[in-house]
Amino acid sequence: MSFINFAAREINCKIVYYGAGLGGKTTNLQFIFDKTADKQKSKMISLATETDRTLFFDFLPLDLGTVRGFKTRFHLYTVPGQVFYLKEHGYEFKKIPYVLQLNKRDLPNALGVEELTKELVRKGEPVFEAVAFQGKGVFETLKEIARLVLMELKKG
Ligand SMILES: Nc1nc2c(ncn2[C@@H]2O[C@H](COP(=O)(O)OP(=O)(O)OP(=O)(O)O)[C@@H](O)[C@H]2O)c(=O)[nH]1
Ligand SMILES: [Mg+2]
Repeated sequence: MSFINFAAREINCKIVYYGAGLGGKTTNLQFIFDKTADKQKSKMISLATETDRTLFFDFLPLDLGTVRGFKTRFHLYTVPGQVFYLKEHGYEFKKIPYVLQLNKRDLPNALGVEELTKELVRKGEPVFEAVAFQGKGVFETLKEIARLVLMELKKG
């Protein structure tokens, strides 16, 4: 989802990591935060329980520089795995840019990619395999969703 502020010549895009509890959403953001240059990022805000489950959200703003004269900023959020009602917030997967990340590919008992893809893909969206705590697949996932969001912006 994007907001364009013409007066301030700013574009703000919101990217939400959404999925099963303990799936690695916060780990994705943490890795992005750790690997991003200081001048591109502000503080990462995490509201977590004592056991590190995300309580409300994580939030990481990233500056991407300028796109056609507009300062472009991505706001990365995770929501807790228990929030399964994005539709009630007015978003439909069919209508928004969306990519699928299959995380924890290092686990010996992980379900096969083919099986997961068959079960989870909704509209032919790009699928990325990841091992988030090693950073594998993390930037690949982010780059693709950022690309799709910017393409959507161009269309609008
Ligand atoms: N083996 C393995 N563990 C991972 C991987 N990515 C994350 N983890 C671990 O899984 C646990 C849960 O990760 P989080 O990033 O907190 O998961 P989350 O999706 O934010 O969970 P909630 O906030 O509760 O919804 C942590 O102990 C991570 O270190 C991975 O690729 N492989
Ligand atoms: Mg979390």
